[in-house]
Amino acid sequence: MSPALPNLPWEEAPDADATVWRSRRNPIIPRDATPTSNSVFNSAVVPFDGRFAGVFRCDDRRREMRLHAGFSEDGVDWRIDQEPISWNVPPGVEPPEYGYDPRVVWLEDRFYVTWCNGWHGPTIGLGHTRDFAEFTMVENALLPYNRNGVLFPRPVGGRYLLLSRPSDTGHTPFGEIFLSQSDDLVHWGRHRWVMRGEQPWESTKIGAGPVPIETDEGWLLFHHGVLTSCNGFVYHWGAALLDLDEPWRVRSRTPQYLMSPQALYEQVGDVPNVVFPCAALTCGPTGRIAVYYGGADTVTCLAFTTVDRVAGALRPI
Ligand code: BMA
Repeated sequence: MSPALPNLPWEEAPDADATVWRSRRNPIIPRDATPTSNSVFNSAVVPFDGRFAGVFRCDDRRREMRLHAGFSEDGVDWRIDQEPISWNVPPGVEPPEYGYDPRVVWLEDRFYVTWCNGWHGPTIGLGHTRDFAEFTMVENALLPYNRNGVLFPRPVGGRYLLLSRPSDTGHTPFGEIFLSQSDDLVHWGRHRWVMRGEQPWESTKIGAGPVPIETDEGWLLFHHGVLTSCNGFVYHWGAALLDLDEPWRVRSRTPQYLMSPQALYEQVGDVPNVVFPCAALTCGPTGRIAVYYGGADTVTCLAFTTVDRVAGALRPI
C-alpha cells in the first residue's frame, strides 16, 4: 500500500458509477505557463518535501521539446521554472538533444527521472535528482528507438524494473509494452514481454503511463492505448493489473477505456484527440488516485479515481 498523502489533490466523484472523473479545474496548467512555452503537457509530478514537485514537458516556441522542473503547494497550481533542466552528463555520454514525456519516481534514496531522450533518435534517458534543482543523467537505459520508459518504485525479485515500448523514429504505427531488469540501473536485460493492445481503442499501440501503483492485488498500471481513425491517431487510457512478483504477467485489464478524449481541451489543441497520462499520486489508506495527463499535446490536466473503482473495471484475461 502506498503511504498516506493527506494533501493529495481531490474532488469527489460526480456519481456513484463513475470510474474516472475530470477535475473541474481542468486544464490545470495552460499552454503558456512559462514565457517561452508553446505547450505544457505529458508531465510527471511527485510528493516533495510536504509539497509537490515535477518534471514538465514544455515545448518551446521554436517547437523544441524540453523538460522543466516545477513546484506546487497543492498539486494543482504550478510554478514552472523558466529555464529547462540542465543535466549533469557523465563523461562519455552524449548530452540530450531533446527530452519529452518524463516520468518521476522515488526509488530508495532519491527521485529518478526517465524520459524520451533524443540520442540518435528517441530512446529512454535515465537520471536522478534529490532537490529538483540539480539533475544528473545516468545513461541511456536502452538503445534507440524506444519511448515510454517507466521505472517501478521498488526492486522486485531483487532487481530494478523498467517498462518500455520499442518504437521507430517517427509516429510509430505499432507498439507493445516490454519489461527490462537491472541490478544497477545502468545495465538492462532479462527482457520480458508484457502486453499488446487487445481492444479496438488500443489496437494501434499501447505504452506504459504513470509509475505502477502497488496494491495488495498487484501492480496497477495505467497505460495509453491508441487507435487509428480516418483522421489519425486517437489516444485513450486504461489500466492493467500486473502480478506483484512477476510483473510481466498480466492478471487483468480494463476492456473498456477509462478515459477517451471527450472534453474540448482533449479534442482541440496542437494534436487533436489525445489524453496521455504520465503520473499518478496516491493516498494508500483511502485508495484515492489523482492522475496527471496531457490534453491534446497542449495542456496538463488532472483526473481522479480510486483503487476500488479501477478494480471494478478490470476483467481477468
Ligand atoms: C506520441 C508522443 C506523445 C504524444 C503523442 C500524441 O508519439 O509524442 O508525446 O502525446 O504522440 O501526439
